[in-house]
Amino acid sequence: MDLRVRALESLLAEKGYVDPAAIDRVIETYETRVGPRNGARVVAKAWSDPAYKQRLLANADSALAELGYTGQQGEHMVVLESTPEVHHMVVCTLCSCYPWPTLGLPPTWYKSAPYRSRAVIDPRGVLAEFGVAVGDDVEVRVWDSTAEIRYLVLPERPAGTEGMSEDALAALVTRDSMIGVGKVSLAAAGAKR
Ligand SMILES: [Co+2]
Repeated sequence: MDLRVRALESLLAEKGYVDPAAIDRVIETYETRVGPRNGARVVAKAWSDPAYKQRLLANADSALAELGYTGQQGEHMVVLESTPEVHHMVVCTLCSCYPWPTLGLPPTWYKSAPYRSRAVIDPRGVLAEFGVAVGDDVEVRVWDSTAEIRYLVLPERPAGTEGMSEDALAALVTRDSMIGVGKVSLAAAGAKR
């Protein structure tokens, strides 16, 4: 695959169809500037700033633009707040629609046929496999992404994080928690360090 891509790239460059510098810029963007750290900053800000959270839930596009997270594959965003009563989980049953500006490129499992079908058929079973325990009294809502609308889950803020700075909070937020197949936990973050 690597060789094929390089052969294709040099052929296209030779014929003047693409500018190699432009390709480098795209790769650099997705390697260093786009990724789940962006979404984590959004979550941390929402946890820390109630007015921002309100704007984020009411109009995600403009609230995300405040932090500069706009662009391709993130034009029409909806942010879903998970609470002790409702747990939100995101899938794209058709393909792999995913909010690139806030989460980067989708993980392989997100694009896999088993996740795409089972997230809808048996969301609690899938959550259990991700190690997420959701009580019977908690409603699980599964959201199907499309080319038009993409979702970002605002996970529950874990107990014991009162008074933490936005940077410290952002470091706790995982990619999976923003897809809704993970929870943010102080203990898990501590164990990783
Ligand atoms: Co899709």
